Amino acid sequence: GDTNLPRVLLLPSSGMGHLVPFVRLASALSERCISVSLLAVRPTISAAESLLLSSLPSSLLLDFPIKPLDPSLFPPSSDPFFLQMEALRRSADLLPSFISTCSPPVSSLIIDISIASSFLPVAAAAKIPCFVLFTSSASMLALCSVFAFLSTPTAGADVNIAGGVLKIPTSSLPPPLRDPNHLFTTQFVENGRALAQANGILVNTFSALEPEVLVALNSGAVLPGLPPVIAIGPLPPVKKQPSLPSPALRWLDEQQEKSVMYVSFGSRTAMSKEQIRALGAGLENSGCRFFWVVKSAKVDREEVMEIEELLGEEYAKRVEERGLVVKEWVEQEVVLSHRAVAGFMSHCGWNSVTEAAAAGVRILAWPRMGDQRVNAAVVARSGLGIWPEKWAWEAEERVVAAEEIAVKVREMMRDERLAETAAQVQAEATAAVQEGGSLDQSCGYLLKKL
Ligand code: BUP
Repeated sequence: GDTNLPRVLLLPSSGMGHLVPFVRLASALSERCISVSLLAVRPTISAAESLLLSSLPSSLLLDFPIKPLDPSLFPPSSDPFFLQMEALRRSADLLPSFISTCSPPVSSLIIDISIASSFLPVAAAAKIPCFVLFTSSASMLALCSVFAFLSTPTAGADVNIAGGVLKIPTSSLPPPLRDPNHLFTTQFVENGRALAQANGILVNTFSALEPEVLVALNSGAVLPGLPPVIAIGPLPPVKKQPSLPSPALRWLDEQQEKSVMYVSFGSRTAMSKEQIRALGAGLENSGCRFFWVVKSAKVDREEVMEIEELLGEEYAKRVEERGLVVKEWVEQEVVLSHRAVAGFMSHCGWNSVTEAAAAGVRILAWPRMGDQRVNAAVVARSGLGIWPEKWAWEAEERVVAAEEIAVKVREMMRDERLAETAAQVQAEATAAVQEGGSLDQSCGYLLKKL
């Protein structure tokens, strides 16, 4: 090939929330004549990641070796996705020899935020430009940039960013941040400190979702000395061969236009059996149509409970006319852009938020852990959805009652003004990914820098 064209290695970390935006970025860059390889760490934690990797052309993938982690160093209850990230973080010293075997030679790297602090110094020593893909919102990026520099970097007080452009109350901070020794906290703080070493930070967002925060990040108001923050969202889904519609999609085909609420809490947020039951009753009592992906285990390979066991033998039959409950993976971007779908009860994982924005589907936010309350605040502020702030975190073990859920579901599904503001967000999302839009401009900028 043309040796003047950049050859970029992309290095995601574990979990679908990280792999999905990397796969989309790989596709967006290849469409713009940037040659990319996606590094894969196998075996993956979830079956969903393994399936996604195997659907990609093998010419796109390179296996990156990692050193096994001694599990006895971590509490037995540790999140397997975080342990995999930590193993990858501790394998950064394998990068230089890996790169030296690559042909054509590597011109630059794009790495996941969760491994930034260990890989940025290695890339710098090897004199290879290195960009970070931040896989959550720009608001979360703002928090990550300042958190490490707070006088007490624990979640003990509200965080006020850029003179009040963004205020994050203690109750919205990721709960592990209360514990300075938590693996999440040490990674978060180290990655935040390391950001200044990146050549640029890519974020899967667009101006209409978080206008003030994006401006503040790039003006130095969040933190002086941050590298350029480049909005590349909403990254479009990778085009797939049309396949036969699954039974779930066939059910959707039978529903009226904009009548259904899709319910999903992402790939790694499990709910207690009690909360699943209350949610089931809430959906049933709401009188609204719904399509619900139930999840009772963090890692999909460990999902053993049957729907009947979770919701009772009669549930599926009782709601048959109005609701469909499934356990298996669905193609969420296809569901969200289905003509029958109007609303989304979502945990506000950032990919889900950007997919809803692109589809003009309004959100009823129910954040459960991690960055999700910060993202839910973006949803509410942008007009894409509503967020009942009192609804419980996963760690609170408080069960939100069926009646409360039913009321909010009805409110969201009947809210015509919300439908309009969500449609406006969609129009801006569409403009961002059109020819000459912000995604194109950001890729043009990257083509020069990579
Ligand atoms: Br579940 C599920 N189908 O059935 P988020 C998820 N997805 O396509 P998370 C499906 O996985 P983090 C399903 O469209 C999105 O692209 C979904 O990412 C897709 O949340 C992705 O929304 C999930 O960011 O990741 O999984 O909680 O913890 O990193 O936020």
